[in-house]
Amino acid sequence: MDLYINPAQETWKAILQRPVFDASALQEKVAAVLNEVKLNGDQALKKYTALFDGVELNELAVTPDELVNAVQSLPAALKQAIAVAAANIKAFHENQLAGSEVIETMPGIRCWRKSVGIEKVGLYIPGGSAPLFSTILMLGIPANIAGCKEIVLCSPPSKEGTLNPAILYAAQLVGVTRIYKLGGVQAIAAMAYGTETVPQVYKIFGPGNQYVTCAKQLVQQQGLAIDMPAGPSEVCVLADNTANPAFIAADLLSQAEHGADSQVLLVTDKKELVTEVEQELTRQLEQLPRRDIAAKALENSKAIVMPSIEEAIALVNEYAAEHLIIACENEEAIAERISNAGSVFLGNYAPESVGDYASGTNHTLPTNGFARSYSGVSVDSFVKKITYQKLSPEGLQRIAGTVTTMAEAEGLQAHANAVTIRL
Ligand code: HSO
Ligand code: ZN
Repeated sequence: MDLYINPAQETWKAILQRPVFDASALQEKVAAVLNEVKLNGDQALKKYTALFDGVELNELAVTPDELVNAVQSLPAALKQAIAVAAANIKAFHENQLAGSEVIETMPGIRCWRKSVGIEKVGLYIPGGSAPLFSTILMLGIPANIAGCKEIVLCSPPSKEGTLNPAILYAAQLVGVTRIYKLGGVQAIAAMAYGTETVPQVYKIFGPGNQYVTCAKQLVQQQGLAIDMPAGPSEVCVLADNTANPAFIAADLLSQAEHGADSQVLLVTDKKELVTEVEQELTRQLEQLPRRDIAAKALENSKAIVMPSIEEAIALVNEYAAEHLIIACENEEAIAERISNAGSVFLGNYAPESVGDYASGTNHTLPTNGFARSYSGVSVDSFVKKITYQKLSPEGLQRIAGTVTTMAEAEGLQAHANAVTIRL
């Protein structure tokens, strides 16, 4: 870990900078694949699946048999764990569905707003070294609560042409309506444009590598909605002298094992804590199956010692972490002062991994400083809000003068007429 002691405020920006990734080099390649899928549909999907995933598929859709087998093959203990996580996520997200109250702004003028599920959504679940079936719960459950009718899921097949049974199991459990063996840019293209077998969707969700992220950005430019700009995952731990160095090291490593490009940050007002955490990191790292990945991530991680917790809070707000763990004495008071973060974990007994899997909050969160202006995924991400109004004749009388005066002042006589014609 790089160590910074009492850095001057002018240097914060540079210290807190995420490694920049230039997507422009990829754009041409990605755009070519998108275009080909748009033109040639399934044929292009199969071609790129053979090329990039190394498997020739006759059928892109998962068959009912494969689903049944997945349910049977999954260990009971895992099914049980998924059930507990799903129940918590459901409980937390159900509460986000806002009811629509009718507001009578003036007598006879009633206005209201209703959340309506986005009819068709697409979920992308990466494959690779760790197939994150937990992300299916985090996206599929709110989609279902929101009332999305078509929930399409794409995930890249193995060389044998299969999907991980846990992915299939979770997808069924949360009510995904169609599952396809498709990965990478071709999956994003299929959901963005639709093909003979894959339906077109209106919004695409889910994490992915640089190619997938670039593809999502390009289809967004063409008018499709996406969840948020994605970047490497990050955790920031804010700790004082009441923190436990072993706990902190474990939290940093849990994020570091995601990928060599993961970001981990320790911010503290206690210099000795950094050494203690580093010793723990070395000790715990050795025992990790994914130690090579975690070690790489730690190479570009940072420990920052601040003169006081006050200044540490300011720095943490400047960083705008995806995950912020507050391992401090007054964690609740400090949490109140956090203005930029994706999700906050309070105290010594709220490790990030609990939120990653099972406490109920969503783990699809803004990275790369986007927590300054973006929220994580929630039921809101799967709905659009339609506003409504109904006026009585008296209501229209009452507001007529206001509207006609304003319309005439804008030079829009037809607007005024649409009111006066009814009076
Ligand atoms: N920490 C990841 C989510 C995750 N962790 C999935 C384990 N599985 C991004 O928030
Ligand atoms: Zn995680």
